Amino acid sequence: MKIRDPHTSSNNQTRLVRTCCPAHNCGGRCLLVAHVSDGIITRLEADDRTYDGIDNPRLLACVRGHAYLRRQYHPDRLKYPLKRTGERGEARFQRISWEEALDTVAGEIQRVRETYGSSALFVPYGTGSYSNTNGSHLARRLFNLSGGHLGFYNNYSWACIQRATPTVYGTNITGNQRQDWLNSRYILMWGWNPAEMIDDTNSAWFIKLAREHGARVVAVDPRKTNSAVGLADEWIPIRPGTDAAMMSAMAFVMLQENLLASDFIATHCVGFDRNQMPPGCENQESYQDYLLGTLDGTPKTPVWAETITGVPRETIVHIAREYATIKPAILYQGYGMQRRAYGEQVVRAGCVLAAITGNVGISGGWASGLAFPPPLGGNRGTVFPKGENPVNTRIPVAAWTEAVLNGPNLGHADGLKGDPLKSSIKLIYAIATNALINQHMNINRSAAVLKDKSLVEFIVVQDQFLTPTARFADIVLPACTSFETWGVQDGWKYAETLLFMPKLVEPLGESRSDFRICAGIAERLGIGKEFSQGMDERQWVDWILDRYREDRFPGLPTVDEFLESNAGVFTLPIEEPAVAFTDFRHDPENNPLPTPSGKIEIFSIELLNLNQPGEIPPVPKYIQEWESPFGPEAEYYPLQVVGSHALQRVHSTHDNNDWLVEAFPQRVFLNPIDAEVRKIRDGEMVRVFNDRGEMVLPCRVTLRIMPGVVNIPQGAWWSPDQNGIDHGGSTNVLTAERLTPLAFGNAQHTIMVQIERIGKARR
Ligand SMILES: Nc1nc2c(c(=O)[nH]1)N[C@H]1C(S)=C(S)[C@@H](COP(=O)(O)OP(=O)(O)OC[C@H]3O[C@@H](n4cnc5c(=O)[nH]c(N)nc54)[C@H](O)[C@@H]3O)O[C@H]1N2
Ligand SMILES: Nc1nc2c(c(=O)[nH]1)N[C@H]1C(S)=C(S)[C@@H](COP(=O)(O)OP(=O)(O)OC[C@H]3O[C@@H](n4cnc5c(=O)[nH]c(N)nc54)[C@H](O)[C@@H]3O)O[C@H]1N2
Ligand code: SF4
Ligand SMILES: [Mo]
Repeated sequence: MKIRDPHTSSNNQTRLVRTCCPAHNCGGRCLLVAHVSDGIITRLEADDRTYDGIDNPRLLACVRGHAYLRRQYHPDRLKYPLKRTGERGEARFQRISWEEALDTVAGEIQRVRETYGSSALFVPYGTGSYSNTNGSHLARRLFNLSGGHLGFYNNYSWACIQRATPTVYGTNITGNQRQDWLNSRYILMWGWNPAEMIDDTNSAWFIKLAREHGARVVAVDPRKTNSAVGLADEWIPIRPGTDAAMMSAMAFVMLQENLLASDFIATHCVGFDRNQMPPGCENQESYQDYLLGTLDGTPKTPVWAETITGVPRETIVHIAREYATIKPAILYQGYGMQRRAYGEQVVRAGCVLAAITGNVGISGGWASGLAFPPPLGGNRGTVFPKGENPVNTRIPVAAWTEAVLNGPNLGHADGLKGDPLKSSIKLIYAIATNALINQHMNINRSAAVLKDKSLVEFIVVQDQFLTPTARFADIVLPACTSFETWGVQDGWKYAETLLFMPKLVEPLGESRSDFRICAGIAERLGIGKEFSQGMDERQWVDWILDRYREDRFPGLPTVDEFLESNAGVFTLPIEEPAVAFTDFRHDPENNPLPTPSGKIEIFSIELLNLNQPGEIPPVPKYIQEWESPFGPEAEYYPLQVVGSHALQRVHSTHDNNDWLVEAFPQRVFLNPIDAEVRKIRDGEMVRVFNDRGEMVLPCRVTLRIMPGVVNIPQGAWWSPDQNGIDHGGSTNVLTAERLTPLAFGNAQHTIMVQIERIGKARR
């Protein structure tokens, strides 16, 4: 690759340093060129390398990377440790010294551990940084080494898809490396919006290339997304939460019209029909029984699915025919449609469609499901060692409020794993997270839980800004940004790159790296040496580069070598893209899948044995959501909300970045039909509410969303007034804490609301 003189700019005063856009959970990993002058970053530019081929494409920044400078030097950056002076949530704080802050935190950790036991300590989900030396894994190491803490499993992103994919395939490594998309002839972007919801840097670009190579691309989404507009040949609006019905009807059409890959089904699958049920299950309902309505009396015809999904029957038929006959084909499942009630079903239904059309294990095809890339599964998290947690109890991550309210009574039916809890959560160390308030369900409920000091006795929040979560802290610890320390980060999902982050400038004010803060607490807990191993951030980065080099990146440079070359990134070029399940496809008997039967499980004995056929059927089914346009709730709350992942934010990160807010103001998007009956005009202020909460925000009336559905992009900061009405547009004032039945996942996109005009025109 051609590299412009890396070290200096024209005036020779400014260093130009290649680095990575700070490692938030943004969906990508991109190269930035930082201009550094007099200890200040003066400019950030995108990847300046010359494009060299699809095996090693450039890592071009999105709008958030381009606007990062504003976040870096935002006037609201936290610069000093703070102590609460008002009530929790009021955000009244006073500045204190690091000595006092760290002594207090260490003292509280010790007190709570002695009083309630280690499982009363909790480090919640927090995805603010994956730059190995910054982020919540630092606190996990601190707690693991000092006696343990309550663990969790799952994440807010992928709970259902990660649990349900292996029920079909026995693994989550079900994808192909992305270069292989160019071999596909038909791509269904199902609830997948890579042009806005970055699903690793360059995914949208690979789809664009695939289309240029002749693939037909179809988007199935209630919203006419940028992907539907810019990447697709056809947009199919579908009522949220009903995709499994459309998928079932597609399978019905294929069955009726003899379009199934029958040989592949016979040799590689179990449970499609009565002739291939697993032993002992011969009399159970097969997938074909479900499609034909043999037991429930309802054939899953396109007419049946039309009334549920809102997709015209002819469209269902034509998409079924296309997907079954244009080979090879990809059905890429986005994650938004599984962050819902019964999100497990849509995942299994999509995997089954891939299987019964024979698209598994072939180049240009796609097995669906979580689709981590082979051979190793892509990014497997940070390699900074977290240590072993001596506490063996784990809760579903989104059940933390229940563990605060009712820890000792949680059981396996609530998703608890390991020993029962002796105590509820009494101390929370919230680092690199806004998931105590903003990103967790039902904000008004969480706020009430956190306000009550008899429940959680001590809350420490470690962040760069006074976020809605930080407003509830007893102590706030100011973390520096990834530009202000040494770091290294893995790719987001497809993980062909490793990006090096040299320290560019000193931390702002008195802020410190997460590593240094946690090391300071470790010292006070008497485990300073164990925690740091006598190394600083830069030495840790060298140690981490060694691990990556041994594990996945042979030839990876050292810190000194990265500094010398100013390369910023190390890539494993992909010339022969790997395809999942090729061995199994070729010879299923000798290469069985890690499922109980060794085959693709359209019918799952594991799920049968859970004995909850209504909510966890052994074959994938459409199940009406617990809040839906077909339920009694629709009388009061007739509109479905989706809270999409918006281009301008990383969840709640960047919501205070005025450069981005100006370009992408927070609004509720609704269809003219829904606006008209409510006499709402474009740009007016509206009230959005349900039993759980209420917000006031401007609206955007647009044809780019289907009638009956509104979008409130998730992540805006909760900003309640005295009456508790949110003026920030934070989707989670409307969401419910009920978890999905199998995965115990967050169903944050299953929401019904009403909208009313307030009338004040905004512009
Ligand atoms: N710009 C940006 N990119 C991001 C992130 C971000 O915050 N901002 N976050 C990253 C992270 S951590 C994650 S986990 C991923 C999340 O990625 P996703 O969960 O896939 O993102 P969403 O935008 O929630 O959902 C994708 C699409 O699904 C649609 N959708 C919602 N419900 C349904 C449904 O029931 N059926 C169908 N067919 N479509 C539905 C939405 O309209 C949306 O266009 O994004 C990553 N990328
Ligand atoms: N309604 C609804 N809710 C959702 C979702 C949805 O689709 N709908 N999506 C869910 C998903 S997929 C996810 S992944 C979660 C994300 O939820 P979170 O993990 O809470 O992500 P963020 O909101 O980005 O908050 C990260 C915080 O880390 C801080 N931070 C950034 N860098 C650093 C650092 O280096 N050190 C420290 N200490 N702090 C740092 C940021 O300032 C920010 O406050 O949200 C979930 N919530
Ligand atoms: S995709 Fe992520 S890493 Fe890339 S520029 Fe955007 S925010 Fe930064
Ligand atoms: Mo996520």
